[in-house]
Amino acid sequence: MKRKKITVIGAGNVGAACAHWLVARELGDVVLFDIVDGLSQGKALDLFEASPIDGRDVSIVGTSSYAETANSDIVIITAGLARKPGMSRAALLEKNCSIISFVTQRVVKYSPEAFLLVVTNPLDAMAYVVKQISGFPKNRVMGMAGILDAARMRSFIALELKVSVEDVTAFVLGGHGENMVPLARYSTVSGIPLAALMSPEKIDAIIERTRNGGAEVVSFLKTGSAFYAPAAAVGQMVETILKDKKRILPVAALLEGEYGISGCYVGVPVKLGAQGVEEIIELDLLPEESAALEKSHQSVRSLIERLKI
Ligand code: TXD
Repeated sequence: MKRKKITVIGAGNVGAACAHWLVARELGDVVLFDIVDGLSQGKALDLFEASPIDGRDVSIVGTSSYAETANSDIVIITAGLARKPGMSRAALLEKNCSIISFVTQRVVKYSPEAFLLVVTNPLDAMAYVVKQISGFPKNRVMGMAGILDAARMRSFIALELKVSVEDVTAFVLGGHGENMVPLARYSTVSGIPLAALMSPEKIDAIIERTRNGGAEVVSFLKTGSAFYAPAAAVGQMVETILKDKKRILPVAALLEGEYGISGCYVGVPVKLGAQGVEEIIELDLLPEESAALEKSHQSVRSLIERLKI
């Protein structure tokens, strides 16, 4: 069987951690691309040299040439600037838009059939840019954020209750920003609703910490933002698509009427499989949850409008 080809654009913190995750699970041959001369080549070589120890038979190459990314099955886009302390994701908008626009044009020229998985911030607006520039169908262009945000929420719930992270589910809707919508009502521990296990005050504190999860890591690191958990979240999406697992995961997807939203990327529950975004699941939301989603949607939309794309 021919191995799948996965390209990671951007060999920085998230890109390199993604490559590591993908190679460690032998999901396919990995091409790591960066414009900084030597960066992707050095990291790819280092990763390849770990493979005899791990016993992983996949190739990993670093490059600054788009030709080497040709015919990828999946392209993960992490290129661009990351946040520094005190910065919002929105502050990255214009600069990252120009990087992402350029990258997308080059990527689609060489991999016209690929799934495009966007990671660069501000996430939902950048996914919209990639969709517009690529002209790809909406099932093949998606953004990663909800799995990460939900994983943060799951971690905090597990910490608080002193239970296994494995048993905790959580759902976060909306844009990947300060107005994201962690849905406590859809969070459970082995099927037991969160509200049966924790006081409303504790739940509120966890929701707040989830919203600030990215900033909390940035405030420690000072020179960049999170990358281990983001890479694991990207890896889970890649694995779900390549293995046609049809998992229901929070993914930034183009909405066309679902949740009363049209022409905007927002995080929603998605059935992810071999066709990419195969279905958008519409949950019944309470009025306050709908209002929170609408607020989050409006903040994404205002970023997109700023871009005039
Ligand atoms: O949940 C999420 N979606 C996110 C998003 C979670 C974590 C990080 N998130 C965002 O991903 C973050 O705000 C940034 O916008 C991206 C990448 O974050 P990372 O931490 O990996 O940033 P780095 O370490 O600065 O790496 C970025 C790399 C760096 O090596 C640059 O040389 C490269 O991008 N870069 C480019 N590569 C290819 N082509 C072009 N034009 C280019 N410009 C910069």
